[in-house]
Amino acid sequence: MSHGAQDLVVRVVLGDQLTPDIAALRGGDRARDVVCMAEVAGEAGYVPHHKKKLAFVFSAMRHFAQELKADGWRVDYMRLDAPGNTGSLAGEIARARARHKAARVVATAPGEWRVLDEMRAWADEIRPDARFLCAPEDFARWAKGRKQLRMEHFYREMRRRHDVLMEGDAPAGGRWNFDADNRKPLPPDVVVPRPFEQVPDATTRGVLDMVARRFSGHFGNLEPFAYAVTRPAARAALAQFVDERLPRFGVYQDAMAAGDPWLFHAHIGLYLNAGLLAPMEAIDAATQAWADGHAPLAAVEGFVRQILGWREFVRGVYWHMGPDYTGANALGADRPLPAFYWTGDTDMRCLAHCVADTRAHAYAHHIQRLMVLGNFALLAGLEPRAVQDWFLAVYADAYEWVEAPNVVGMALYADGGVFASKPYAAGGAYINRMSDYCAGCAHSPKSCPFTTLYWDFLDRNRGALGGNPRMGLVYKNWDRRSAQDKDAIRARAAAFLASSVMRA
Ligand code: DLZ
Ligand code: SF4
Repeated sequence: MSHGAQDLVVRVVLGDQLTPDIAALRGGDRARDVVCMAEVAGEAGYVPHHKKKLAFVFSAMRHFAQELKADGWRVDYMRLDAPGNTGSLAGEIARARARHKAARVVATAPGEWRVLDEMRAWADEIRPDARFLCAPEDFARWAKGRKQLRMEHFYREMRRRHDVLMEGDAPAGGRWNFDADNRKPLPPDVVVPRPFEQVPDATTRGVLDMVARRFSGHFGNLEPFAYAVTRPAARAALAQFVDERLPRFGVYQDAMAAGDPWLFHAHIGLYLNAGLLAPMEAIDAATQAWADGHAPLAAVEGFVRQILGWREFVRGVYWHMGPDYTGANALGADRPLPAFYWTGDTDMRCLAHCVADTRAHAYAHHIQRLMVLGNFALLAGLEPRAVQDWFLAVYADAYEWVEAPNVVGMALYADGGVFASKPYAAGGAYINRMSDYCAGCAHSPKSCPFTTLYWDFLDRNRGALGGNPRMGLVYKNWDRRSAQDKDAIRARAAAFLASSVMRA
């Protein structure tokens, strides 16, 4: 086949690639080429995504297609319920290729090994995804020869490389990290601003109807739906965060409050990860707020670290570790996921609230995810694959590149410590300190399942963790307990793990 100037190119844009200068569109000829976007049952169902996540992705896709058309592109958009939809990306691309007699199919690298594998079979050219601030090759170069991958080192290099919050060679304010000023619990009298809300337009309403019909069995509340689904609205959400929440983002970034997952967080992860916002756009908005005297450096640095540091770091880890990473299970955890992760039906109030927030919004903030939902999974020895599938399904911002390292590496220590120097295990005292959950709970933090399981977790995993110098102190504390005490904890843990609470 000739590849002459007249040959039509099908340019594929996936549901999380909603950025006008996405690689696959670069150099395209609007008069000749066709942009192909497809809603497919395969992507909607590889895990049972939260209804709100489905609505967000499909509505954002439809709005993006309109944006491309307004920008002069010919867009071939396949709706999920269109007659003949084959249900897979491969099927839809094959049909589009035939329909348009395309000479070539060009795509942008996806956020998941599974899709990359499939894509290799249907795309003639796969271009690197240039929306991130650290390319996988750059990450590999950085990681090469390092025994352990430390976010803090990576982050400092990214600060220098992108000249963010730098004063010459030194970090702004003389410190790289202002965590000592952050991480306070929420005082009871603090008034939290309302989160950004966008009223659904006709396009979104159409999607909401479709999701209600087609995915009624999936987890989560579909309505009320108020997420941004366009780039201008996502930008407005970012601006509102910077205005109203950023100044106190740092201090309260680890706080938890019953019934309010939003607090002073940004809630822009879903927009960043779908392509509605660019990471540097968010970083610039935050650093400008500091330059303008609107937000303190500790808050701005904490926010920048999440985006320039953590987000880029976990993506680097995901591609660096290869497709087998998601199968890691260093602690041999094999318990099935208890049903309460879906129902919220448990007398452990922290978990009930975190599940309820997740069900309502397809969102919970990082400490709810890590220190309540993830921590419980770690302590109870839940099977990592099941925990990953849950996290991937229930959060509107979750794609495998970001979910897997956060769950496998960070929450579950299932990779044996590729980047976490020790498991993020904590008992009820931590949750009590950082939240108002415990006050109304049937348990008390001293004797609650988290605390019992915490000690039992250490005891059970001594073989894997006992030699870790960062665990020395906690094992010393465990060893100071009497044999009787230890046996009582083991018995309580065994009874809890065998109880109906843990039923899958
Ligand atoms: C998450 C998602 C969903 C629910 N649906 C679609 C879809 O119908 N079509 C599509 O192109 N992409 C969808 N996505 C996003 C993909 O799953 C995502 O591109 C891969 O997981 C790789 O990141
Ligand atoms: Fe959670 Fe324990 Fe507090 Fe109850 S007492 S809310 S189970 S940490």
